[in-house]
Amino acid sequence: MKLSFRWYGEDDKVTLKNIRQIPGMHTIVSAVYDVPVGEVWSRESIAALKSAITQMGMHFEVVESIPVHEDIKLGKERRDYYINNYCENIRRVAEAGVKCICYNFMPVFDWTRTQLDHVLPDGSTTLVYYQEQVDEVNPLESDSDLTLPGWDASYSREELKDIVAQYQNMTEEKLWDNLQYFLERIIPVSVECGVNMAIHEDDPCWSIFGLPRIITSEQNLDRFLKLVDVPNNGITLCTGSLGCSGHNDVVKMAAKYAAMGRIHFVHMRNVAVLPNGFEERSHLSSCGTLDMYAIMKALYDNGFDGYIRPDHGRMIWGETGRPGYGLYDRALGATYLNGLWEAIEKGDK
Ligand code: DNO
Repeated sequence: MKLSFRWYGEDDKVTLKNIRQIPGMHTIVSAVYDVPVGEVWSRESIAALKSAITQMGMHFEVVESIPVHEDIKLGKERRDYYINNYCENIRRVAEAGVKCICYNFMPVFDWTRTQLDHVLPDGSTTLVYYQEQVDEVNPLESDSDLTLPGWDASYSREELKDIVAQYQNMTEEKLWDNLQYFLERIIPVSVECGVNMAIHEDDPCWSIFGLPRIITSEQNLDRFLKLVDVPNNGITLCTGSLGCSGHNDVVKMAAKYAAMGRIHFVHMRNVAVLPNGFEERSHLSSCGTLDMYAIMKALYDNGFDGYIRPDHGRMIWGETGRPGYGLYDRALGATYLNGLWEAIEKGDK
């Protein structure tokens, strides 16, 4: 496995100097943030990103994310324009040496939580999702002053209302069709460029606000992989996104998709599954519901050799910053993952 770490660029409070000191760090996971969703990334911005990373002795091999414009998910007329741009972005990051691109196909909202600073008994803070709080929010009511953390700040409330409304009559089947249309056009480009596409599961892995969500379960991942059945069309196995539903057997999925060679990127995160939602916890297995050892072992045993990054961390030791993406707890997570991997590898010899 290649250990990696997400970095939000020069504005990130966590610096590349910090990250390079985490033992075993190989790859920086990042993106170009200076253009609106759907537009082409400049070669200069890609090159600047790469040079900042390589100067610090690390690699720039994973992009997270090239976001998918809503017109593509909605199947609107302008989708071909945005798909062409998407293909151009694949080509450009591939030219810079990127090997893996993470993206998602969630309508409107990326990951959703109800609170970003829930205090755990040990005094650390974490991200949580409580269903009853989500049920109080109606994004179609623009006069409601309820918003959820993590919502895309680039939309005004009116725009958000409008975009959610456009999905009101969209079925899951239609979203599948639109995903297939997209994949049929981008995957051949990724094959040509030698890049692996790695779709991220929906987080949480169920429908919110009546919006269709399809990358949610083993059955649906099976269907996804068959849409364009080539190795480059793969997944980001996000343990927290899948594991927040008791219906998903993450260990089984890790083993199965690794054996198929379709896991290109792994987000390792532990969650405590609760009757009304979930709380993100530290990476250690005993701190949450997921068996992190068993997941790593399933990956190892099935020949996984892609990128892994510690996913969200809590805020500990008084750190403040981007929720889920501080330095300290993610660094602890990275070290834990290193330890698991070394023990599994040596135990196998
Ligand atoms: C959350 C992340 C997601 C992920 C996207 C991939 O912290 O895991 O935002 O980057 O869903 O497109």
